[in-house]
Parts: sequence; C-alpha cells; structure tokens
Amino acid sequence: MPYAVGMTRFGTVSIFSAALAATLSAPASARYDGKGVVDGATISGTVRLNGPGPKPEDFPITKDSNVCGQRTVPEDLIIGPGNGVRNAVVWIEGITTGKKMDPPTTVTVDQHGCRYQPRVLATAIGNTLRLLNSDPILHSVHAYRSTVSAFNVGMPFSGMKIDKVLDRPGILDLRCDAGHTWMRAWVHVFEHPYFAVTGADGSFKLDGVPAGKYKLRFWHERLGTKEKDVVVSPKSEAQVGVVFELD
Ligand SMILES: [Cu+2]
Repeated sequence: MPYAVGMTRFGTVSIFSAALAATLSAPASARYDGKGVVDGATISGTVRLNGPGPKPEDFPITKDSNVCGQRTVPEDLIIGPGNGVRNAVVWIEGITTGKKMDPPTTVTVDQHGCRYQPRVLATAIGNTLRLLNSDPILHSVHAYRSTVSAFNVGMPFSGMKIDKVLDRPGILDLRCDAGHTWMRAWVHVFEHPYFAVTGADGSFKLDGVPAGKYKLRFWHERLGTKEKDVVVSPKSEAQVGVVFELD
C-alpha cells in the first residue's frame, strides 16, 4: 500500500434546521490561490442516512400531463445501497490555497421531462450555467439565493438556451414558475476546487488536498448540513463518513 492511511478526527457535528443555512454562511469575499499542490491528500467517504428512509410516494401531475406524465416521484431524498444519500454536496469550508482551478467551463441544467437535470450541481465560480429547455412546453427558471430572487427567466420553446455566468459563491435554488411545483434544482458555486456531489451510493472523493486541518461540510436539501473536522498529512487517504438522521 503506497500511502499511509491518514487519521480523521471527528469533531463538532452541527445540524442546522434548514438546508439553506449554508447559503447564509458562505463567505462572499473569500479568496482562493490555486498555486498548486505537491503530495496532495485524498479525502473520501460516504454520506448515509440512519436507515433506508421513507419509501418515495409518487403523486399525480395536474399540469401539462401530456409532457410531464401522469404521476411523478419526489426527488428531494434519494437513498441508495447501504442507505447512501445521493445528491449531497461535500466541500472543504473556506480553503484558501491548493490545487489549480480547472479552466472555465459550461455546466448545463436541462429542463427535460418536467424535471431539472441534474437536480443538484456543484461547480466553480466563473463558470457558465447553461439553462436548457428540452420540453415542448413553457418552463421557467426562477433562481433564489436563500429567499431573495436572483433571476427569473421564462423558457417557452424546446431547444431554448440561456447562459448565466456564475459570478458569486453560494447556493442558487431553482424553481419553475410555470406551474410545475415539483421542479427544483440546486446549484452550488464555490471559490475553490474542493467540492463534490455524492453519487447513488452516497460516496464522494476530494483529491489534491494540501496537508492541513480542515472543516468538511456536508449539505443536503432536505437533511440539512453537518460539519466534521479532518486532518490530512501529505499523500494520505482520509476516510470521513457522516450519517444524517431524518427529523
Ligand atoms: Cu416547468
């Protein structure tokens, strides 16, 4: 085994009542220096629920059923194998130096089948958010920062695209004002490259982390937020698991 296993230290764990609390604490003026990393560490782990979770119950669609379908399943809590939580966002809070930022890119949220796809997206500041409508009906993207409206665009045509430069860190909460109340997506914008969205099994991985002590933050739209302290040494592989509980 080429790498020493790094120690993880389980520190203070805090749970906020609302997922949007993370928005309020996002530092607006933080700066990041991507000067590069030698012998970077890896932080990986799994976000889990303390049980299999409730069975998702589908509900009837009463608007645009010809395109949206007759029924849909809520996507605000998706539990996979091993009680893994999908679509949690994991990041290193407030990290100021480390690996280079990736070159600017475009990330897409598609309105397809009367859902935003993907539901949860994490990306870096300066990237472009492309809003796409693939449905032959009117959708809209009404983006909020916490409860404050950031922008609101109607998208009446299939194939329509609107680009928005992501010039502020924080969380955008996207909703459709065209009567599709179940449509929702979340775009997390970071000033550093240390973030991930958990996969279907709840797993995540952050690499190229400079040696040091960090606060790892976990966010889920319905489960809220948690924090864990982690200390990594050069080239180490730290495992950090977290378990959310349903209220
Ligand atoms: Cu819509």
